[in-house]
This record gives sequence, C-alpha cells and structure tokens, in this order.
Amino acid sequence: MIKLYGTPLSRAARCLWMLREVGVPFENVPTHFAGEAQSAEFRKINPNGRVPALDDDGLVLFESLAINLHLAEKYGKDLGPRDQTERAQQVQWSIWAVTELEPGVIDAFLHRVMLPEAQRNAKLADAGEAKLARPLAVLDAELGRRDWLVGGRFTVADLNVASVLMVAPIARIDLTSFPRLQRWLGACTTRPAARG
Ligand SMILES: N[C@@H](CCC(=O)N[C@@H](CS)C(=O)NCC(=O)O)C(=O)O
Repeated sequence: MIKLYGTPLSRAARCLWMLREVGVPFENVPTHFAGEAQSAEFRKINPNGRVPALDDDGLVLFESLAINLHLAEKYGKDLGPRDQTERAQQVQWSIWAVTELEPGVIDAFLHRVMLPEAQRNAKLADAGEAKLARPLAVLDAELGRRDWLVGGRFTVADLNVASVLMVAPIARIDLTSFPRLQRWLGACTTRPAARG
C-alpha cells in the first residue's frame, strides 16, 4: 500500500496531484508540517522533520519532486520517461524547479500571504519576485518552442515545474510578461488531477 504523509496545504500537494494522475490506490496520512512532522515518531520516516514523505511498499522517500519522479516512472506510464533522454530531461527540469524557481516563489508567498502580517517583509517578497525574472524568461522561451517540456506530451517534468509555480498567482507574482508560460501553467493546473 502507498502512504503519502503530509496535509494537502503543504508541498505534499505536489505528490497528491501526481498520485491522482497515476491513479493508484493510496492513503494520505495528514501529518501537519508544524509540530507533527518534527515528532520523534515521524522523524523515523523523514529524518528532516518535513513533509511530504512517501512509503511505497517499504521504499521510503523524502523530497516532493523526487517522490514524483519515482511515482511517474513506476506507475505513470506516459507521465514518466520513455527512454534515457526523457529521464535526463525530466530530472533536469525537476532540479531546475527547486533550485531556480522555488526560492523566489517561496519568498514572495511567505512574505505576501503565508506569514502573519507582523512578520511579513515586503522587500524580501519583492526581491524574491525579482529573482524569478531570469528563470521565468527561460521557461517562457522554452514553451514558445514546444507545448510541453519533454517528449511532446504532459509528463512529470510539467507537473513538477507547474506544482512549484502554481502558488505564483496567489503570491501575486506578475506573470503577464510570460504569455506562453501562462497558457502552459493554465493547461497544467486545470487538469482534473491538479484540482484535487
Ligand atoms: N525540499 C522539500 C521541502 C519540504 C518542506 O519544507 N516542507 C514543509 C511544508 S511545505 C515542512 O515540512 N516544513 C516543516 C519544517 O520546515 O519544519 C520538499 O520539496 O519535499
């Protein structure tokens, strides 16, 4: 049985989206990131004290996008790679999403939406958004050349990148200069499995 630890209002949402895409039965254990995830019991599952974590029949994994790469390859059929070229490209876009995109998105999200008003810092939020100019331009240009990031179809590469970017509108990150990216993000996030 597959168990996915983490509440839907956390990075576990990325893996819940993937689990719904692949259509395998799973249990969602709603471990909360504040408190429960740091318990000694949960640290036996993820020593980092963070969610999500996956238990796939004894294979225990942390890191949301690594979990998705595993699920896509094992259960996802066309969502996963058809060959080594696609595998490499899917890994490339997934690592790019967490290194190039996520820090700026999270700074804007934390300091505009998530933190209590008194702890928000508008300068950090704006700096986070400014940091995104280069990677967002890269993604927009890529999506001018193709509809999907890898293999001419929706795959884990699109899901992983879109799942990092999907909070951008909530974080009031301006995407209007990136029309091809906006079209693609809409196509990803309106998939039935993305909506929960
Ligand atoms: N890189 C990790 C980040 C996981 C992460 O930071 N999760 C947050 C919830 S969205 C968490 O558990 N925070 C608790 C903490 O940092 O103590 C991933 O993508 O899975």
